[in-house]
Amino acid sequence: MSVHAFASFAESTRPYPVIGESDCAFYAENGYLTVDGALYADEVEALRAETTALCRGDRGAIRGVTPADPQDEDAEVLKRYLCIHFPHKLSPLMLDYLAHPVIVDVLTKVIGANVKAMQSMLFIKAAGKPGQAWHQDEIYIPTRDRSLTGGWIALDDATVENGCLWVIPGSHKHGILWPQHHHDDRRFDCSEETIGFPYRDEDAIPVEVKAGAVVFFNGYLLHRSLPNRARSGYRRVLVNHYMSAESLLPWHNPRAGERMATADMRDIVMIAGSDPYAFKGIEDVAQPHIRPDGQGGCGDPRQNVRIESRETSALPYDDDADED
Ligand SMILES: O=C(O)CCC(=O)C(=O)O
Repeated sequence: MSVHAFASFAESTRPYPVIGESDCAFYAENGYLTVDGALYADEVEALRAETTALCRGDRGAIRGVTPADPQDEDAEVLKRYLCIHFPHKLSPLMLDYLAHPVIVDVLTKVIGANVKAMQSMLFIKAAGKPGQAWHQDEIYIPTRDRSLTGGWIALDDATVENGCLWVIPGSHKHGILWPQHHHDDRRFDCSEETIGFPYRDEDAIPVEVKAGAVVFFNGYLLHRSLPNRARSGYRRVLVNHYMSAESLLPWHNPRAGERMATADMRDIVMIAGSDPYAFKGIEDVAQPHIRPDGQGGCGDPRQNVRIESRETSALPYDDDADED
């Protein structure tokens, strides 16, 4: 399979920032990298408008989203949802932004020539919404070569007040996936919290960025975000996840009769280079859904994975494990 035709950027002659060796060295050492001004203002604006359209239900069905009435104000609709998983499945624009030129530049330098995407998440995080407790993304999306990388596109200025990302620089270097537990901390949504790692909260730094920046982070990096404590507004972010195309992706339970060793989730989008497993074809497995925000409390672990019943029998994979 060749790289998807990303229409938004095919004809573009706009100059975009390009990273250099010192940026790659910073990423290797710290496990994250910020590229300021990666998106133009009109690109940010287009993604914001698309966020509203998705939340209104205008791009198609999203599990957990009730289509908005025409008279509902956009601002009210945006407050309803913390995060939508897999928006690229419904939004051609967000599909294209998997391969924004800055993202392709950085990932081909820090991952390798052949890069695939497997997940997108659209955080709206209106004032009052919770953050995500300490975690490492590879505990949810395992690669076989530790190549998982997040590309976190800021659609609003992200500040300490409105719940920016916090990272523990260098924490990826252990190469260890630390244990997790259920928590009942109302600052965070219902995803599990990573514990037992050799750092204190004081070792973390906030990654405050302007809208249009992209923050890249390693799948073993310890990171979290705190609640949006601003009086109003949102902290919108489109975060996509990527890995080397050479690695299998044993993300979901193997199919009946399949060995764990060969499990390979093929619901992917090639964003650079070529796919050595193209002969396997592509699947459409993951379905867009909202992420539980824990506003009813997280004491019941079932809230971590389901907000409403749905039919799973038609799905070859169990998609309980995609809440990173
Ligand atoms: O943006 C956030 O609040 C958290 C994002 C995150 O934890 C992730 O993308 O893994």
